[in-house]
Parts: sequence; structure tokens; C-alpha cells
Amino acid sequence: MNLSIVTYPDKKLKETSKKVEKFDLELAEFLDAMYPIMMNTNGIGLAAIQVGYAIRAMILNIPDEEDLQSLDNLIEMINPILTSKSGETIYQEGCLSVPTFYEDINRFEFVTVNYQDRDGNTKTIEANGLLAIAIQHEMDHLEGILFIDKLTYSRRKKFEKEYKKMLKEKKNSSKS
Ligand code: QAP
Ligand code: CO
Repeated sequence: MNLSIVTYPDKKLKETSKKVEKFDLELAEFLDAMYPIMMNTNGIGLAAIQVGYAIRAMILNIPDEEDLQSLDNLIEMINPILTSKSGETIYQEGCLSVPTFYEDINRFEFVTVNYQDRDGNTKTIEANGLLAIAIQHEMDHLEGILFIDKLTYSRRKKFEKEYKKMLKEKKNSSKS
């Protein structure tokens, strides 16, 4: 399976992802293919829509205390549902689909999520810290929402300007 990252302003990122019904080999192979994409691009979270598949699947890999990422800490969430949320936190978020841009975003501090693993088994996770933030960020992708959609009007304008400039510079440096 040959996957690549879909980047803003691709309209694909606005799609609402569909519930996964079949927990088959195809799903397993898709999840296996998502992992290296996330690791090779220094990501800590990736939703299926970010590689062009509108299905309710996402993977997370939060670094440990030594700042290392490991397969042991990989979480695969299929059909996640938020069952409780509390508190507030602010974190400077980024997104593999919105490269080089980071902004402070408000999220819940604690979340509880019901989801299924790749075999269709039901799981529950209680999360806080960076994991809780990442879960909310990736679940937004399933609804076609990007972190930049949460910015104030003036911050969004600043983003659009900076992002256009970045894309132009990237284009120019690739044609030399
Ligand atoms: C979502 O984000 C997230 O701009 C995952 O040039 C964000 O993995 C969860 C990345 C914040 C929790 C907190 C972004 C890589 C990676 C970039 C990412 C870039 C290269 C973002
Ligand atoms: Co993202």
C-alpha cells in the first residue's frame, strides 16, 4: 500500500470519515502502512483521512519521558467515541497536513474514549496530557476539522498569509 500525506488546502481533509465495519486484513494492512508514514515525518498522531482514506481510524504514538517513540506505545483507535471530558488545557499544536505551522489551541484536559482495536475488540482509555490533546486533535480529523479551523478570525488570516508564503518558497526551492 503506497500512502502519502494529504496537505492543506486539499478539500479531502474536510470530508467526514465513515465508520469502520469490517475488521479484516485490508484494515490491518492499512494501519501497518500508516505507521511508517507517521514515523518518517516525525508525527505523534495520524488520522486515516490524512493519507486519503475517509474511514474512522487513527494512530497515536506519544513520546516517553526520554522523548523516544516506540512501537510499544502505539495506539490504534477505530470508531472512537468521547464518553467524558473535563478541564481545560492549551497546547501549541501542529499537524502533518498543515506543515510548518503551530498555534495554541484549547482542549479538554481529561478525556475518556471508547474505541475498537484492529481486531474489533472494544476498549476504553482514560487520557490526560499530550495523549488527551492528540486524541481530540485526531478525532477532529474524522469530522473534517483541522486545528486551524479553531483559530480566531485574525489568527486564521495570519495563518493563511504565512502558509501561502511557505508554499511559494517550497515551490521555488524545488524548481532550481
Ligand atoms: C497532532 O501532530 C497533535 O508542521 C499530531 O512540519 C499536535 O504529529 C497532537 C508535524 C499537537 C498533539 C499535540 C507537524 C511534523 C507533526 C509539522 C503531529 C511538521 C512536521 C505533527
Ligand atoms: Co492533524
